[in-house]
Amino acid sequence: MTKALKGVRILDFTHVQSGPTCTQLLAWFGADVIKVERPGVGDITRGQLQDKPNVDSLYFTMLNHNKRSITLDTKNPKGKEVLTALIKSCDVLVENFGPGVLDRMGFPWEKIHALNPKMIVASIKGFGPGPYEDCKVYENVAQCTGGSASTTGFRDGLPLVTGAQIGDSGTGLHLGLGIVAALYQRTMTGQGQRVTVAMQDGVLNLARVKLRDQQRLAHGPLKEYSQFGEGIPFGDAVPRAGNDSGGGQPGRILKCKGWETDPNAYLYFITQAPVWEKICDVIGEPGWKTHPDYAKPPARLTRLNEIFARIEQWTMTKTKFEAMDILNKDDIPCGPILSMKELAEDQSLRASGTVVEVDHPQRGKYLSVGNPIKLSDSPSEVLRSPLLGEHTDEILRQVLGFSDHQVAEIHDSGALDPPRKVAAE
Ligand code: CAO
Repeated sequence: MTKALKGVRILDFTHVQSGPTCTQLLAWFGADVIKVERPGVGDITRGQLQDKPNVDSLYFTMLNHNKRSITLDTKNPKGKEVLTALIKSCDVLVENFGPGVLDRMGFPWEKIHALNPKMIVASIKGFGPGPYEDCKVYENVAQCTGGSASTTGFRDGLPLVTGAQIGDSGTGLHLGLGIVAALYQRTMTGQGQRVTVAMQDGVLNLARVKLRDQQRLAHGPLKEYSQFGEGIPFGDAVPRAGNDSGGGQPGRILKCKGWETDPNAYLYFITQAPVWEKICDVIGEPGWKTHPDYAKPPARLTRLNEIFARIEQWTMTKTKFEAMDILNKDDIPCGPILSMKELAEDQSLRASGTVVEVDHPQRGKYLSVGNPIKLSDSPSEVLRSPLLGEHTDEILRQVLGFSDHQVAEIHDSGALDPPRKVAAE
């Protein structure tokens, strides 16, 4: 079976997390992704958070599947020649360098566009044009500046960052979509273009329901927030809402059997209006179906703490999985809080290819997250990440068509690291 992006060649200048998540997705869709790394150093994550000495970290391996690696010093004159040849041979250049790095390397957009008018240049930066455009940015900075942290956590506590990497991986996803849109437009115009996503913008996009609430606040209190039922006045900015549901259907995280010892023995429970009567029956409060204080959603809004406390009395008699089974039979929306351990062991995620086991010549077998986007005619196979410079010579010869003599000359120039020997697989 062919792949959706077969024939698309990506010049991958990404590092750390945001950019690599984007190019990994493109590789899973079949693009040939050539990752350019600094000789002897490589992507800094190869050596970060290492669980085994001198072995590429899980941080690196889990973000760089299905890619090829070439080491190249782009500040070396010969290295610049190789980079020029790569620009002419690739369809998309993806980078998430600090602001101005590509220009300082001697490859501003104008030059790249002149070398290869069809090339799409895709960039992630921390901020868009404005006062912070020259700032370097990491995940949590983006969460804080994009509206996520100010709206995450409990009202009387600190702003919180989330475990989901919405600043890095979220922005990578946005960039990937921009790249395929630009590739599609290119089929009609024949021209490349610039695609840029600022991490602040990506996070704000994911937090757009909170900007919705900011504007609703001008017209009265946010009645679905617990603080409304608690009689606590709202300020002039959207408050942190704990585990309140972000939508129009009130929800909370409730304790389940075993919560005293298991930090994840909890269930998210949503009191969706259409199934309210079934909820009343399940928790043993049939009288609430007709009682004027509980029967209709507006009446319930000021009593959410009492209602969820009653539902929790019921959920505490069940494990999160028992509760899920019972509630699902009645179409009551709910979900157990699943730990990473439970997700790693989940057989249905293994069967769907969302959690995959990958073999690596240095570290052996490890688990990773496969492609969460399933295309029926372009299945994704997860292949191990490349060793540093593993494909340097292969790319010089096969992609750029350099002769043995030319390859030797480039090696002599110091622009490359000798490719490491690949351990037997
Ligand atoms: N050969 C020679 N030099 C190379 C090279 C290569 N193959 N690859 C990179 N370099 C050089 C660059 O030219 C740059 O040099 P100058 O500063 O002298 O121009 C240098 O490496 C550093 O690049 P950088 O600024 O991108 O890297 P950093 O470690 O200082 O900063 C980060 C990292 C992530 C903060 C910054 O890249 C950034 O803000 N990126 C944009 C936002 C982003 O994606 N953040 C998310 C990162 S994931 O959490």
